[in-house]
Amino acid sequence: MGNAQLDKFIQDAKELCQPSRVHICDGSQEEYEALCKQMVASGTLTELNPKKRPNSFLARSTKEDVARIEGCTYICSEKQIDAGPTNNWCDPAEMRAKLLSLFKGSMRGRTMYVIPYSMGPLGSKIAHIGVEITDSPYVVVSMRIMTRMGKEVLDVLNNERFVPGLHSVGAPLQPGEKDVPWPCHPKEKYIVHFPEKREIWSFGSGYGGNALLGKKCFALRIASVMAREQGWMAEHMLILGITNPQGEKKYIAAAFPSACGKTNLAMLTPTLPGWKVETVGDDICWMKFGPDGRLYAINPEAGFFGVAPGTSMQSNPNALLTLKENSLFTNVGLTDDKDVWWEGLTSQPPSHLIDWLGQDWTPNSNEKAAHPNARFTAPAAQCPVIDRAWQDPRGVPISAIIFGGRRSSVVPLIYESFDWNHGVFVGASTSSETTAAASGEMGKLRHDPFAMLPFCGYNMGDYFAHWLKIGGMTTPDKLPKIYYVNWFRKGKNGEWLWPGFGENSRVLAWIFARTSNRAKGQKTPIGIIPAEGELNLEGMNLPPENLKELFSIDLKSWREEAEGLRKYFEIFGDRLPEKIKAELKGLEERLNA
Ligand code: SAT
Ligand code: MN
Repeated sequence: MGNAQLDKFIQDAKELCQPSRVHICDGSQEEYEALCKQMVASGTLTELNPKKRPNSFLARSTKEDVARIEGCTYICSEKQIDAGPTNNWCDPAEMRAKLLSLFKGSMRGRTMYVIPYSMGPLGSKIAHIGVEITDSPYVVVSMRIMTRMGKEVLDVLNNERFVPGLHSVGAPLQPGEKDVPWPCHPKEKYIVHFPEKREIWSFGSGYGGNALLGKKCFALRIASVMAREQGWMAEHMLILGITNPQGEKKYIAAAFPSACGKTNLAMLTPTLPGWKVETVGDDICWMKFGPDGRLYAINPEAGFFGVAPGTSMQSNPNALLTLKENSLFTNVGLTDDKDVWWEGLTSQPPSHLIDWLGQDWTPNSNEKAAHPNARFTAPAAQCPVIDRAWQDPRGVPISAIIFGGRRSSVVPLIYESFDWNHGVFVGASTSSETTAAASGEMGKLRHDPFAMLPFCGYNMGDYFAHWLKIGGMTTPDKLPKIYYVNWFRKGKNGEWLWPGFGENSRVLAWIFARTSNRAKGQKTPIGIIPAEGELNLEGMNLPPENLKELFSIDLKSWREEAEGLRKYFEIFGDRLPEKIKAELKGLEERLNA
C-alpha cells in the first residue's frame, strides 16, 4: 500500500537536494554488505581483521565532526517560549528558508537513501515510525544496527503518519570530483527540529546523534513533544532487569548525562553473589501506562552507540563481548593486525597503531589513540546479557527510576525521594560535570535536568509539569520510586571514594529491597539513605572513612546547592511549576531546621 506522506517526502527531498540516485533501503543483509563494501572502496571504512572481528569496520571522521554540537541544535517551535530557556530557538519560517537554501543541491553527485525505521519493536503500541532521508551510507549502515529498518517497516506503516528526518552531510560532488573519506560541511552545521510539525532537518555533520536521526532527534526531542501531548514519557534512560538470589525480578530505568556510564550500568556484572543484571536498553526509554496502571518501558533502539574509551574486560565485559562481530567503530585506533584499540581497553597499549586521525601512534605519542568520544555501534541482540523481554512489545514494568551525574563532591552515593513530586524535583535538580560527548569544555559543572538538557524538545519548565502530571495519572503505589545516585564522589586527595562498575550492584540491591518494602532507610533533609547496615558491603573492603564520606550530607554545601538551584530555576519564569517551587522551599526548610 502506498503512503502519500512518504511519496511526497521523497519527491520533495529529491527536487530540493538533487541527488544522482535514489535508493529505498530494504534493510537486507545483502544491502548492508554492499554498502560496507562500497565504503571500503571509497575509503570511508576500513575492514577489520575478519579472523579477530568478523564483519566489522572502522570509520574515521574529521577533527571538526566528532560529537554532538549543542550550539547548532535548534528547537524551532512557533513561539520562542515553547522552546524554553534551555534550547536554541529560531523563528521557524526564517529557519526553513535558511534550510531550503542549504539543502538546495546539497546531495549532488551522491545517492539519496530513504530509510524507513521503527523506534521500538514493530507493531508495539509503544513504538513509533520514522523515515530518514540521508546522503550518507555510513548513516544507513549505522541506522541498520541502531533501529529496526527496511521493508518490513513499510509493511506496518500503511497510511499512518511517520516522523520525517532529512539529513545531508552538506558536501555535494561536482562531476568527476573525488569524494573524501568523511564528507561533512566544514562550517555550517544545523540540527533542527520543528516540534509542531514533527520534522527533523540535519545539515553538515555525519556524526552520531547529529546524523542518526532516530536517536536523539526523534526518540528524545520530537518524541518528548509527542509524549507530552499523548500522556507518556520519552526519556534519556537505560533500562535494566535485576534478579535477586531468590529469583525475583524487577526493572529499573536510569537517567545519566551522555558518557556518564549508562552502558556500563545497563550491562553490569554484579559483584554481589547470586544477583543478575540484564539489559533492555542503554540510552533511551519510552514509557507508557499499562492496563494495570504501572509504567511499562521499551527500548526504542536496536543497537548500542556507546563510548569506546574506558570500555574493557574489567569495566564492562558484556559490552566488549557484544562487539565481537558485526560492529562499527568510529574514531578508535587501528592496530597493526587490523583490530581496534582505545585508551583503557588493555593496560598495556600496543607498541604501534594508527590513531583516530590516521597517523602513526606509539605509547610515547602526545595524542590519544582514540578520540575521547570514539564510539562503537553494535547490535543489541549480540549482548550476552540482553534481557529476555527486550523486544516484548508490551514493554517491561518499571519499579524504580534513578537519576545521576558526575559530581566529585556534595552528593551522596544514593538517596531516595520522599515521594513522586519530590522525585520530580530531584530529577529537575540533576547537575553533572561535562564530558566529551558534546563539543565544548570538559569537566565543567552544569545543570542537566533529568539528563535531558540537550534532548528536551520543548520548554523544560513544561517538561517538569508533564512529569508532575504523570504522577497524578495513576495511584502512588503503582509509580516507580525515584532515586539519585553519584558514583563519582572524590575524597580529599582527589581519589574516587567508590569503586563503581560491578560494585554498583550493591546500590541496586538496596533499591530492590526498598521497592519490596524490605529496607527501612534513614531520613535525612535531602531524602532517604540506607540505614546503618542496609547497604551490603560484604567482601569489598571499603574503608570505613570512605563509607562515612560517601554518605556525608554537609548542610552548608547543600544550602549552597539549594541556593544555586533557586537561581537556576529562575530561568524558567512562570513556566516553573508551583509544585517544584514548593519542593525547593521544603528542602530549604529541612536544611535550616
Ligand atoms: O548524541 S549521541 O548519539 O552522539 C551520543 C550521546 O551524546 O549520548
Ligand atoms: Mn545518550
